[in-house]
Amino acid sequence: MKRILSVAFVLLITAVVAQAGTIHGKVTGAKGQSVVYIDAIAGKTFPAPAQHAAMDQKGLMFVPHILVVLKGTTVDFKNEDSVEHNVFWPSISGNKSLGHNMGTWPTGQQRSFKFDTTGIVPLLCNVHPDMYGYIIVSPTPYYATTDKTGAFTIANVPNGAYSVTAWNERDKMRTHTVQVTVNGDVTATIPLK
Ligand SMILES: [Cu+2]
Repeated sequence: MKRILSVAFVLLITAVVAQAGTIHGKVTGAKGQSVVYIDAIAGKTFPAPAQHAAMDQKGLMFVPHILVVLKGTTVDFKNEDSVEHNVFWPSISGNKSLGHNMGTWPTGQQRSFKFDTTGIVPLLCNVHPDMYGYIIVSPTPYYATTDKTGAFTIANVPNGAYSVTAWNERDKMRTHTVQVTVNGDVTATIPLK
């Protein structure tokens, strides 16, 4: 009996350690799609993904308009239009020393950039002043984009206490952070003003 109990106890501990949850949340006070991500977690690093992400320039627009990637991801910028496009960003999260101009290239060609700095990257094209888009470089792989109502889901988050940040393009460089304790499935509301 004692042995059965101790085995049961070990199984219980294993289940608790391995437990993860889903954050079901809502970003309020913002219109349209927002981005939500768990901030850097002390003592945890995440390897840069081998797979590249894609940001196209098509129909005189950045497609997708908003792209979220994990820190360390290489993004391929492809020109799908018959005209030349440029890609540059004046800053990352407002830090102008992180601004970069990738140059200008013609249809069918692509250039790549590895985003090693987390933050908000506002994309512009100096050939077409109306073109703009965003890359959000997340410090963790726990991120999501909301639907139009602000609802989001971040699954498979290990139990723990986290800072969760939301961003909406209407606020440009501004973000809002709340504390969320994941213990199985939880709900969270992030108010953007
Ligand atoms: Cu352009």
